[in-house]
Amino acid sequence: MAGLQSTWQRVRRALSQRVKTPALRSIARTFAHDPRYHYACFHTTDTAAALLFRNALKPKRIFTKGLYGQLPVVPKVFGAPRPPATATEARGSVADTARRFREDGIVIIPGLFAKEVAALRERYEIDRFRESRNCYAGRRFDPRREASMGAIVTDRLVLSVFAEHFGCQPFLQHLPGLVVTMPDFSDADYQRSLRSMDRGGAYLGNKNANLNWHYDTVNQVSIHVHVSDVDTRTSHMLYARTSHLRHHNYLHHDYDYYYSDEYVRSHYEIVPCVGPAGTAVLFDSNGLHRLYPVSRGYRCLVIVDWSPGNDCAYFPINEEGIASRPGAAPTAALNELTLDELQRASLSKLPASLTPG
Ligand SMILES: O=C(O)CCC(=O)C(=O)O
Ligand SMILES: [Fe+2]
Repeated sequence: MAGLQSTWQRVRRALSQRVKTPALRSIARTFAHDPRYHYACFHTTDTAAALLFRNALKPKRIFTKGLYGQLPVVPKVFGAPRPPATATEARGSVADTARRFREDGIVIIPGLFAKEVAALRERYEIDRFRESRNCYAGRRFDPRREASMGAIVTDRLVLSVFAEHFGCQPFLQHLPGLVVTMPDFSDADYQRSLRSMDRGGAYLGNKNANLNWHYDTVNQVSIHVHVSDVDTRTSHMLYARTSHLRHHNYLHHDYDYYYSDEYVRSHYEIVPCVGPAGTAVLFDSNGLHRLYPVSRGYRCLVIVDWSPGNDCAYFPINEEGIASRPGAAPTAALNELTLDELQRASLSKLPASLTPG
């Protein structure tokens, strides 16, 4: 095996160094990659024939979709999902937002959480990360104990749009997180590292899923709430519009889970997820998305995920990740008496109490 690998290395080097014409050199370079690179980059997983084959070998995703009523062709025979509980009126047009969400996989609403974000900025020391280098800090919260987080995860417009989208009750799937992104490299650096012959393994070896085009858990919908102003000069998410309409599957998480930049850019319109603090980005996280890193381009988000009931998991509450501001008033709890049925049901898969871990 080691002998085979070193022969491959020699062939790669020879191919990439001996060819002088730029166009031919770029072709030679492509062929000189590890074969797994081609599989990951070009034989992506959403062509119909590949999907049939992959779903036969790896049926879990499609089965989970069916089980939770997310495949239109499958009658809701087994384990029909819970119908959405009754909602009181939302502060925005549910029908129009749900239609745009269904068509595009993404809807950006500036100012939706301006009040909650202002409160979070007052309470937590997020701005000190503006002085950091290459940091990804995060903290998760029990939304019942932190009123601003509670207001975001129980927002009536967001929950009603997701209920409409799933055709059933959305459940909070993880604890909401406050996340700071402060990379010390740009996307150009990152793309270079993926392509470099010397670091040919970087693409396959990179475990930071968010930098590569990927999709999340089956049946998941998400929001990002901008806690800092996010524009194209700061790190931001990119979303491939309409890519949520395709079913995705993979054979091996390391080799064909990620899509190449070339493939996504040539097949989809790319939406940069930008907007001032308070903006909500609603997205179907089975569409393709990725973090676009901008060197020292500070960004702070609240991230929240829902599903119709599958894969509910609770990351431990890590109170250390982002400190509370010294002298800030004690955190107010969410007033659960003010919640309607839809909101209460959305929290119903949370364990009764969560202790910091
Ligand atoms: O950090 C980002 O912009 C990407 C986040 C992401 O992949 C996710 O929230 O699922
Ligand atoms: Fe993701």
